[in-house]
Amino acid sequence: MTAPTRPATPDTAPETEAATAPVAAPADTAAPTWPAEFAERYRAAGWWRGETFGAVLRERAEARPDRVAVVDHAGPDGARRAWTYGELDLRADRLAAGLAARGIGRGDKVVVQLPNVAEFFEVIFALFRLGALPVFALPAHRESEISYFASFTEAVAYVIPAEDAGFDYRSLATTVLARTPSLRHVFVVGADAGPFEALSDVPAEPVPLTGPAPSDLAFLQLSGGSTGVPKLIPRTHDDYIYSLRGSNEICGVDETSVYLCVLPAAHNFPLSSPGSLGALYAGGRVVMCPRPAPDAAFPLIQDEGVTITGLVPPLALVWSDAAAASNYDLSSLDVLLVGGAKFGEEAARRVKPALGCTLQQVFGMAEGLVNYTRLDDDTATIVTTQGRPISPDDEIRIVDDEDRDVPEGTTGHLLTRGPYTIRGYWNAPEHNARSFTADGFYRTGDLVRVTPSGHLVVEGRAKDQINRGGEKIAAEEVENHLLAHPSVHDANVVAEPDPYLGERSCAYVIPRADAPAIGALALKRFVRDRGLAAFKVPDRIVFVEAFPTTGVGKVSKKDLRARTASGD
Ligand code: AMP
Ligand code: DBH
Repeated sequence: MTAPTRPATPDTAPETEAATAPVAAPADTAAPTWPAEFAERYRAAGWWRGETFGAVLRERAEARPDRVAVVDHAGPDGARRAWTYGELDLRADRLAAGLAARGIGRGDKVVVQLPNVAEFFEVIFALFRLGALPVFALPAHRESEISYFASFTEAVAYVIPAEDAGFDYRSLATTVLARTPSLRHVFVVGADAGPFEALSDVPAEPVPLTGPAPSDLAFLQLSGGSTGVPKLIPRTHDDYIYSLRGSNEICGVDETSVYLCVLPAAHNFPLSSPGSLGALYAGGRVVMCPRPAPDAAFPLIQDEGVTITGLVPPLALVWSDAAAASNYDLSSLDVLLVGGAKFGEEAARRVKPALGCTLQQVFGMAEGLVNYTRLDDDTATIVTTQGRPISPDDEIRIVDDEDRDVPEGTTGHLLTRGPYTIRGYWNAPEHNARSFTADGFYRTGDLVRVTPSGHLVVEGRAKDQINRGGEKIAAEEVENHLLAHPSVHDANVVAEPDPYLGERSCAYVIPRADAPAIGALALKRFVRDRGLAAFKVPDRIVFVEAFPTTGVGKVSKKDLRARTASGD
């Protein structure tokens, strides 16, 4: 990476600027929202209560300033840090003031790519208070994804760790900065900021700020997607906070709860189902787990008295196995949420005997709708269904290919609409015309049936996506990267069964006859070197002469999937 570094932050911002509120950016017109009659209904029903994240944190801090809000082990030499609500509140105010002094304000987008450290909350609550929007990236994302998020949202700042899991995010930021004209600041969490500004140098004396309105956007969340580029999901304070309140009630989260954040903190599942933000909303405690392996998580469960956490299915299996051989006391754990991908019945049955806690299956999406099995559901329901919606106002339709309702109990496409499900992706009118019905239902792409008790069972997927143990891969995005290689004539990426991940990705590639041959390993390296998150690099590449086609001559992904299943 040879990109020149331009100074990321004017380091001469005069102190006096801190007192001046930043100039408001134009209001976000790029996000479709709920029609007035729906918004009124959701307010009247008490789902939307006019709260904002900034104000919620202030209320918790005023009520119980000395209660611990966030714990991590990211202090010097891995020292434990415990921030109280009072401290988190003050840190958010001080960081907001420092960011405002650097010209960051309402409507500005900030790409946040942090591992599971306490600063994650300092940053997002500071942005919430400013009315600036975090764009939630995952630690696994690389140049390809981050440059896209930053340029598509015209982000003004990018927040990274110095290093994490052996990867240097400062060099990634150097590349992204060179490619993204809108980006003016890179803030680094950690000891050595390199050419950029340390986040710890930003905070300033708090300044009065006019916070966002509850109906304003709070952040842009990411979709796993099924198209060439990831889509961004606009969530408001009102709608997201409702999903937290509803989740807390269903999962029994209150001020005594201790939530262990195991999956990447910015992902919608650990963020909101009920997740770290649910725990903070309830006045409970969040413990940040730096790695999902049992050797990192089990000591934290024991020492911090963790009561609830959430895992993807492959991890739930690893934890169930590890618990049998472990000497750690996991008895504080009441609830384990498992979701992100289908959790098989046999695996689900193992959870309670192995970990001694109640399993809650969760079938959710960053676009909105979240379903949970209930704590008092019978065992058969808990192990064979993916739960039922949070809200009585979540509308569910199961339809055939022509959008006609299927008979009750039959599998079909899941469409949904409700008080915390978006009405459109951010700045994507063409996608929206396809992904939403004319009357505002989101086409989830999931194939689902509903049991007589109203629980949903996920039977499959119609969208062109691979669900690699909960990590979603849009086939088209990877196909585009494969097609960029001069020796590739055509490429199709499909899911193939994997005993551990559920699915992994397999790329079928037709080589170009007139180009030098390329091997599978070299092609994988090519894709990785294009700056794609490692989990999207095809697990297997098969070279073929032609693709199977459907009756009208389209490539039949169904037949390709069948080929992988037969081991071809
Ligand atoms: P995203 O839209 O990227 O947030 O991903 C959400 C998608 O993950 C859903 O539409 C499902 O395809 C999948 N998913 C999430 N939870 C489950 C689950 N418990 N069982 C099956 N699929 C799931
Ligand atoms: O996979 C998901 O996106 C997901 C899974 C469980 C999610 O967004 C959620 C719960 O909120």
